[in-house]
Amino acid sequence: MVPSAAGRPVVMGVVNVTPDSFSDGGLYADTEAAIAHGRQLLADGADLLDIGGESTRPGATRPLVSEELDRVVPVITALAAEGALVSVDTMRAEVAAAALASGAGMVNDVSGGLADPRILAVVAGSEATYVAMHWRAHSDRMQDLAAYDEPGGVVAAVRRELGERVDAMRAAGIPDDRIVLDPGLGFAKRGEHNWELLRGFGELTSLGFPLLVGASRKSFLGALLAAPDGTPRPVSQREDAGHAVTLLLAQQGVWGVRVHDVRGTRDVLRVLERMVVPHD
Ligand code: PMM
Repeated sequence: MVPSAAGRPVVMGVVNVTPDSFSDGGLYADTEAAIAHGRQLLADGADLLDIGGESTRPGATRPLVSEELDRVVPVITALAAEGALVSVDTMRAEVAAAALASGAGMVNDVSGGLADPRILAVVAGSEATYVAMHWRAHSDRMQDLAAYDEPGGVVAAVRRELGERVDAMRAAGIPDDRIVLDPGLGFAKRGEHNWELLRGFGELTSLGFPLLVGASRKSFLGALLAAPDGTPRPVSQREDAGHAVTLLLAQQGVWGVRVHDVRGTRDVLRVLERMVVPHD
């Protein structure tokens, strides 16, 4: 069963155990720093932790499987042993299997099973929830594929391509009640595509699956908030815009948000709960 939080979206806190992520590159690259960061996010109110060992920033080169395993397995093992609900952010079947064996309860695959189709069987053979994100290619060439010329544009294309991934998940034996879908903001998307997807969020909910969205710190927010000379707002100063996205999606029934600033996210959701659900 997909986990849930009563009356509000699930807050997934990001733990990137990578030297090169765009959002927090290098800060938590060593095991102890990543574990400490995970603990802090839990204290801040994260419902689950998304632990990843591969940067997906545009142009990134892939780590070896062994490097990815070395990065994520000790962190997952430690945090799951402390009772945290852990998701592994990976596209690789071997890493998903090792993460599940180490206590993860969720696989967040930004490729939705396209990068390594064997991952679907790994998930099917477990009890894990599977997050399938919309994706077209690895980071070194994804922006070349950011073209959505069909009628209905990016919203129709993402809807159709996610539907195809659901067919593949079902064929592999993953039951519907363990599937979460994600439109993949910033992945084979240009700035305006991300805004179209957010505006068209209602059409994505009609897919009938819980939806996760990761807008936190992404470059389309940096562009929105750019200085008059066009310099993008630095990554560390995009949180408020991300919170605005969270609030607006929460009002449209988003299942979960994948964020870096867990405390701020919980704060804005608390305001929403208080205003929308009146207390005595
Ligand atoms: N974005 C990133 C990494 N993993 N997973 C999901 N499901 N959705 C996303 O939007 C997503 C993701 C890249 O962002 P990061 O560098 O901040 O982790």
